[in-house]
Amino acid sequence: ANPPVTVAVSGGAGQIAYQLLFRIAAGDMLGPDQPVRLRILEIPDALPALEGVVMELQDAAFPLLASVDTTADAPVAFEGADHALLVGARPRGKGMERSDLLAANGAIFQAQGRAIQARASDRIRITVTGNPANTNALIAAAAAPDIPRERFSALTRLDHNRAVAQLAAKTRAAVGDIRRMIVWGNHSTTQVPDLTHALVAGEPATELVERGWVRDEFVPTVANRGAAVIAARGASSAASAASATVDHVRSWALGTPEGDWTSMSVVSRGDYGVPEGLVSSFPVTAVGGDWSVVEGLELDADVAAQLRASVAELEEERDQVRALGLL
Ligand code: NAX
Repeated sequence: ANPPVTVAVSGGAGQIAYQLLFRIAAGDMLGPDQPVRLRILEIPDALPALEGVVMELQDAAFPLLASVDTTADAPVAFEGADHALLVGARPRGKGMERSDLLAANGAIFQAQGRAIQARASDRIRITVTGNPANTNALIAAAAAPDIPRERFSALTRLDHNRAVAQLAAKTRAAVGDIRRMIVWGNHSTTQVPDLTHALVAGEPATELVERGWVRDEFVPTVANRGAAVIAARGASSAASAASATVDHVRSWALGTPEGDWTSMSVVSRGDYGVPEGLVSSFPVTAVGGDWSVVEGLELDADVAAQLRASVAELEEERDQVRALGLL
């Protein structure tokens, strides 16, 4: 059997982790032949609840689950970690300003970035799900300057999957028939779902749907889907966010399929006019744990304008955390 891979997950007593940990242990993330060691990080107050989750992980008797450890100490959690899934974050409390939220999360992601640099395996790959995900990834990367930039990522796969699902429903196609969807920019309402390069069973999506539908239905539905789930469920997306986190890491570690790509927020190298160093979503292909941005795509005028607005928001968030001394 393969030696176990160590996966550190923060926010282990939260609602996303309640799905995510079980999907990882079942082999959905790294494959059916890859044993995993889980290292779960929580704040001290949540450790008793986390013990209940650990009991359930035991009770599921997953053959691939080599070990489970819990801790409230980040350096312990990231010791030897091959993947760090940073899900835990400070939620926005009543009366909390956006700057308070950035500061609270900044402290968390700075400390975790330092701990990852000090302790993780040299194979470490970091995925930030906790919001504001792109800027939290930027902070963690800044706190870990010795780790290559391309090892830091943030989750926009949920937005990508939502876009795929909306296009499949509209064209009455199977989800598996949709290829080359893109979400650009920030994981926020300024995100840019882009179907102008997408194929539906090999046919260009732009020949199957009206421009008006894209502008008035597709883009706003995808960008506001998180709020719609909260309105319906009374709680934020959890199972779908966990599923997207699994998909993100699987695509990164095991590769994207031939002829397709995925959307992933990564540290920009300046592609498509996104300033170098910002953590922005791009279309990427991946092979054996390394990603590359899909090059040479022509940007539709609407998409280009929306991307500029999303980049402006990312720059504003970067400037705020820089003013807080986090970069
Ligand atoms: P929950 O509030 O259910 O769980 C978060 C958990 O993180 C809590 O148990 C908390 O104790 C823990 N935590 C807080 N600070 C921590 C720290 N310093 N170290 C370790 N653990 C810590 O939230 P949940 O619904 O699980 O969502 C988690 C995060 O994902 C939130 O920031 C949420 O906004 C974000 N999301 C991101 C999405 C994305 O697509 N990128 C979509 C879903 C979700 O909204």
